[in-house]
Amino acid sequence: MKFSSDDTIAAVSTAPGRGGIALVRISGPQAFEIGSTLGLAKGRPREALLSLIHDSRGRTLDRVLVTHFENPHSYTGEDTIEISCHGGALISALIVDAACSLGARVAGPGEFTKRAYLNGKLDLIQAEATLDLIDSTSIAYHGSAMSHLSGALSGRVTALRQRLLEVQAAIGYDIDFPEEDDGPIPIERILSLAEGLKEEINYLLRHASEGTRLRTGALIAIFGRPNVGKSSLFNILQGSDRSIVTETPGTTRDAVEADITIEGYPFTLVDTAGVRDDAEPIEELGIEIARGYLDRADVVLLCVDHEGGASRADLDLVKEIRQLGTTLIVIRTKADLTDHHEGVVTMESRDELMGAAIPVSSITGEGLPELCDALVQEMFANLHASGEPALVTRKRHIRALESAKRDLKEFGSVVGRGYPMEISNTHLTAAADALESLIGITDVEDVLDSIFQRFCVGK
Ligand SMILES: Nc1nc2c(ncn2[C@@H]2O[C@H](COP(=O)(O)OP(=O)(O)OP(=O)(O)O)[C@@H](O)[C@H]2O)c(=O)[nH]1
Ligand SMILES: [Mg+2]
Repeated sequence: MKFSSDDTIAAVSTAPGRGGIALVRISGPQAFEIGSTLGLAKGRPREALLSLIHDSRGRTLDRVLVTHFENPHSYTGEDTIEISCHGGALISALIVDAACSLGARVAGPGEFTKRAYLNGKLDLIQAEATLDLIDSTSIAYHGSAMSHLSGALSGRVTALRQRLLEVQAAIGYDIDFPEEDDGPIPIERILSLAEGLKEEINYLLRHASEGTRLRTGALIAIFGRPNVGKSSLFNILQGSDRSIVTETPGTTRDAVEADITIEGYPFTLVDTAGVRDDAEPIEELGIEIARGYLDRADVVLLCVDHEGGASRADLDLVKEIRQLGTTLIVIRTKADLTDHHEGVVTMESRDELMGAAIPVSSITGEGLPELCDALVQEMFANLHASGEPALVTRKRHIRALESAKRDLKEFGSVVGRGYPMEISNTHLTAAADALESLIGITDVEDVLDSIFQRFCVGK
């Protein structure tokens, strides 16, 4: 596929703000001509040269390093110039203005990558992986983005699609040449090939929920009665005193969020207001916000302190959390103040609750490694155990694979009911379409827009 655009785009590719270097990219049919009018030196393709750059009125803007990439050997597949100029907001903006005064236009978000995709330089999964690399804040997310960029998922999906086309070819052979000597390919064989494809899709989907969590971060809500040490735990987990800690119950009124990584996995941690019945009106509002997190959270850390042990209210909370189906980890806070059994009320279910609790001290750090391990186990156990990068990380991936799986299943059941192959085959075509939409062989304009709009300008 070769996409040819008749306009030339320019943008600053580095983040705005003060910095040593900024990168400006100009891509499109006029890129080299614009570069030459700006006075940029041009050597061999991909050779970085030191050069002065002028605006269209001949005013010198900067001393830069310039590299020319001749199509199709560039990121976008078009003629492209990369200009490394001095950082800060002004110089790079002046260079883009100068390019635009000579016929370029400012690129929209993700437009360079969209052109790369349209020119067949990347497939859709790899284009998304570029965005993921930029967004990655944890080692696990980065690992998965790199494996996507190098084609790990694309390769598997392409192979799946190829196998599916082979099944269709086998069916087509029977439809077109029913009287051939070899006779029709047995139905059982075709069904078993389709079953194999379904299994491969199941394999790809097996860690999908953990994979998508890599992009969003698992939401941990710290929950419990006032003064049990929630904010102290929040602060020690996220590494600074962001949340106010005092001896007065009811200190935290609002929810405080922080993005953290634990053992290379991404989490969003939220500290909430302590829950109690006799709260004053402002505190009551905070408790409402806290409750709002109960069903949004991926995991609730229910903090119970050493003094009261688990109260009736805590047990009610446990029931509520379990009914919501949210993962629950019970923490026995202030572990430095007591041994493991002191203060535990001797009601059976309370014993059970406290027995399962992880003792943690925010003063000594005791129990934190165990807590971190438990969080990784609860949220990323399969990925962690497999030691491999996540394959499926987006809802778009899941939707396409589920849709292909549904059609393969439907194919099996329709064949089983003795429908003619011409009819059953429509399900295989639909499954192939779903796989093609995943890698972007069929270019659906609204899918493309929704993907590339999320990029930054200059990428
Ligand atoms: N010894 C000891 N004291 C702690 C520990 N964690 C918290 N505290 C103390 O307990 C008191 C309450 O701590 P916070 O972290 O503010 O408790 P909270 O659950 O956020 O309280 P609210 O915001 O009022 O719901 C403070 O005086 C803390 O210093 C701990 O692990 N060990
Ligand atoms: Mg607090």
